[in-house]
Amino acid sequence: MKQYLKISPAVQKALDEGRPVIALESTIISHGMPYPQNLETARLCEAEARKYGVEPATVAVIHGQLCAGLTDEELEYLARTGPKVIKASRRDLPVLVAEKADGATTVAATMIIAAMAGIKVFATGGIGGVHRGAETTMDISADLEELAQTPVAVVCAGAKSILDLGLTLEYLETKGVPVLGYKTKMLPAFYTYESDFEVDYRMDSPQEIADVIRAQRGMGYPGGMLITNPIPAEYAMPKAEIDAAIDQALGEADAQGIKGKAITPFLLARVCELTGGESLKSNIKLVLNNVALASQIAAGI
Ligand code: PSU
Ligand code: MN
Repeated sequence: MKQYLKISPAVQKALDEGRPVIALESTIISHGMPYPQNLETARLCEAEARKYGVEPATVAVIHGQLCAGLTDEELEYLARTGPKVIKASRRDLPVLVAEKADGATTVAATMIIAAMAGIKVFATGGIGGVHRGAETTMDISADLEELAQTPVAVVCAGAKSILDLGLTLEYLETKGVPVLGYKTKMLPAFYTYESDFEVDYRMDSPQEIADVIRAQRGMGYPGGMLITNPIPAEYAMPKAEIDAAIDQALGEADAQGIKGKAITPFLLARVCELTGGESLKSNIKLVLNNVALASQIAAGI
């Protein structure tokens, strides 16, 4: 497997020296945000990690190589090309490798490549989950299966209410994935820091989380972990406003017959338009907040 892996010199050096490294995903760049905010955010995320003395490894597939650590040109290429880049989850990686193609990695594919590179912590915005109506569509993100089997701790801002939060938590419980809340017992709902659901455990410091990761790894558990970090209150959106935008976007997706891997990018873009760009501002702030927490956790492992 490792022959397909390309670790950047900066990431390799940090790994060799035992310095902390965190992974960052690239579907958020190509499909999760519009240009140029996507490029600005990708760069800000890398800079944020470095503030903590942590080396960022943005992950993507470039010419069939599974890359951990990108050049600024590669970041810019993914950001400018946007949704024309293939959104790559677990099932896409063999095809992209064989065809020497490019792909922007989802949470699932980023976890796979991070694990191959020996990176234990990964920061993103939101994970995929069980979609609303999954009882008929069976739309359950491969991210959840990856959390069940790949040993990487993912820091996110909870799950967006484009998903069924309750079913997403049930699925994670069935799969044995620990779900931790940073300074909260309430599952954060991405744009808002509150929801009607609870996480398994409240953690009050990055070190406490790092200790749980170390214990999980020490026990030889195969799976990962989900760390939910609430959006700072000053950047959160009013619940009624975001719920209305999400409901409208879901209705439009249904009417237009959008499904499969296209649904999450469609909903994110529509919610951004419907909120006049407010959701994008919140999204950027929460991602940076997650990078800061992931960096402190990585430094404590
Ligand atoms: N949620 C977001 N922004 C994103 C995604 C999810 O708020 O960019 C992306 C992530 O890359 C995630 C993927 O892994 O969507 C999930 O897609 P799907 O539901 O098709 O598995
Ligand atoms: Mn899906």
